This record gives sequence, structure tokens and C-alpha cells, in this order.
Amino acid sequence: MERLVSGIKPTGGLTLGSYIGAIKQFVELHKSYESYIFVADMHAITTPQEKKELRNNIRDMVAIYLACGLEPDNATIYIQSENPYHAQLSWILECNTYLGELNRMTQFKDKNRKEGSKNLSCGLYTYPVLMASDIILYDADVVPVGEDQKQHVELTRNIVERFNNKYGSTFKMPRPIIPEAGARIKDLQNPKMKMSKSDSDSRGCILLLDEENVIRKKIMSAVTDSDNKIIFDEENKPGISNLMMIYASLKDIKLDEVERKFVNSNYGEFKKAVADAVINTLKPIQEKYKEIINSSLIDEILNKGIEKVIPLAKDKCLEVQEKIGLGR
Ligand code: AQP
Repeated sequence: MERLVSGIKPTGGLTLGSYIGAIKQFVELHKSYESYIFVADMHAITTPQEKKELRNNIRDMVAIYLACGLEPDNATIYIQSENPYHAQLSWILECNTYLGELNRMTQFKDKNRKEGSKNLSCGLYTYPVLMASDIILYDADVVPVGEDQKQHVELTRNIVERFNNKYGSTFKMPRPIIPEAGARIKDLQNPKMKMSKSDSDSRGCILLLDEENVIRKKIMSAVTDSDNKIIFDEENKPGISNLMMIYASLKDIKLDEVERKFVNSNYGEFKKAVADAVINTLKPIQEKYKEIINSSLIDEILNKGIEKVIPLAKDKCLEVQEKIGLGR
């Protein structure tokens, strides 16, 4: 059975973007692969985090994974920082990555442009290498991610190729899995920008735990053009195209089917259908989340998860260190 590895940063309330781009795929795929899904808390601290909030967000993330449908019998769920081999391998990989490669990472360039380099940590610059470590430490075959992470998986593939050429076959070559609809869900108020936990205006971002009336209000006031035709055209109609992506993904249908279904509808009617689809998806998740968040299940699953991954990661790291000549 092939292996799947992926994770999400616990940097705040999870968005509908992360659900559609990542979690929905984890849930759909996790029974067909040997799956390792982690909480990427070391990635979270690449930007400043408040201690108590970070702890809560880590726990929340596990509850959300479970509430969305990940079954612990089919997926190993763990916290990244509890396995020291992620950082150990990351350092070795950093020493086998070129500055030029990191300079080309568009996500860092975008943040740098927005926030100015003096506020950015070195960790934010090198985190794509930690991500490579997260993936190849477990010999992952596939990595389900949203479009914004594709470049980082490409970097991982370059690192694997270079390392294997230099030291002999060591790591598996991973491949990204990117959803057909919903690879990049946009902010509802600024549909040229990605819907994001930390960067989005709260009116433009649907959180998985938002109440029904809040979700409805955000979708009904989503920015659109005035043409009133439900046609997919990301360039000229980014707002309506984004809502179509959301609808197509949640209903598991193609974009042309969405066009056909709403050919006689106006924007108000279509937005109502999108809001219904989002609410129908999120309501059962929210109910399950409430059952799980204060239960002992979370710690039980995390204990089991970390026990399973540490020996795997240790073996890989020792193999790498031996090939390089580190230690005795
Ligand atoms: N808007 C999105 N559309 C599609 N996929 C998305 N993902 C995130 N936002 C969207 C995918 O979700 C996974 C986890 O992302 P993450 O939280 O680890 O990192 P991120 O992409 O940086 O998410 P945010 O919300 O933008 O977090 P902050 O604001 O803290 O930086 C990834 O697979 C991502 O592609």
C-alpha cells in the first residue's frame, strides 16, 4: 500500500479553504493509503504565536481532523514537535538545499512583500525544507495539498533527487495530489486573494466552526460582479467563480455542471444554494467536534500516533546519518 503524509498548521480557526484544499482530500484518500496526518505545530511558530492559544489550536486541530471523518484506525495522527526527527532531518536537508531554491519560493516572497523582511523569521524562509523533511522522513508516495503548497512539494522532489544522486538511493520520490475543484479557495471579500486563517478579513473567510447565521451572512455578502450570470471565468468574474468552486467541491460535481444547474438563476439564488451546501457540510462536523473536543480520545489517539511514528522516523534518520558520515 502506498503512503500518504500531510499536515496543517494550528495557527487559528481552520478555514473552508483548508477544508476543501486539504482535509476533504485526507478524508477521501486516507483509507486507500497508509496515512500519516500530523498537526504542523513547528510550522505554526514560523510566525509569532501566543502559548495558550497555540496549545488550544493544536488540540482543536486534532478534534477537527476526527470530526471531519479521519478514522484513527486508518490514519496515524500525531503532533509534529513530539517527534524530534522532523527537525533533525530538516537540518541535514537544509545543508543540501541551495539559497537560490529558497529564494524562488513564491509564498515567502509574497509574505516578504506584504510584511517587510525585518518582521519575518528565518524559520519562515526555511520552512519549505522542514516540510520536505516531514514528507520524506516517512517515505511518502503522495502528499495531498492545496495549490499554494505545490511549489514546496516540487522543492521536496528536487531535494530527493539531489540527495539520492549524491548518497545513493535513500528517499522515495513523493508526488503532490491537488484537488480538481477547490485547489485555491479565495477570500469572499477579495476574491483575488487566498482565503487564509491569518491574512483574510474575517468577513471574507469562513471558519469551520462559524455559526449558521454567520456563514449565511458571509456568503450572501460575498463580492461579485454585476453581470448576474453564473459562468466560470476566474479572470473577469473571480467572485462568482470562487463560489462556484466551493459549490462544485462540496457537491462533488464539475464546474460545467454547476453552470448548467444554475443557468436560470440569479446571484441571490445561487448564493443561497452555496450557503446551504456549506452549512450542510459543516453542521455535522461542528456537532462531532463538540462531542470530541473535551474527551480523552484526543490524547489516546495522539499517544498511539507518536508511538508509531518515532521508530519509523528514527530508522530513516539513522540511515541518512550513516550515509553522510555523521556520528560514530
Ligand atoms: N484557501 C485555500 N484553498 C485551498 N487550499 C488551501 N489550504 C489552505 N488554504 C487554502 C491548504 O490547506 C493546507 C493547510 O494549510 P496550512 O494551514 O498548513 O497553511 P496555509 O496554506 O498557510 O494556510 P493559511 O490558512 O493561509 O494559514 P496562515 O494564515 O497561518 O498562513 C495546505 O495543503 C494548503 O494548501
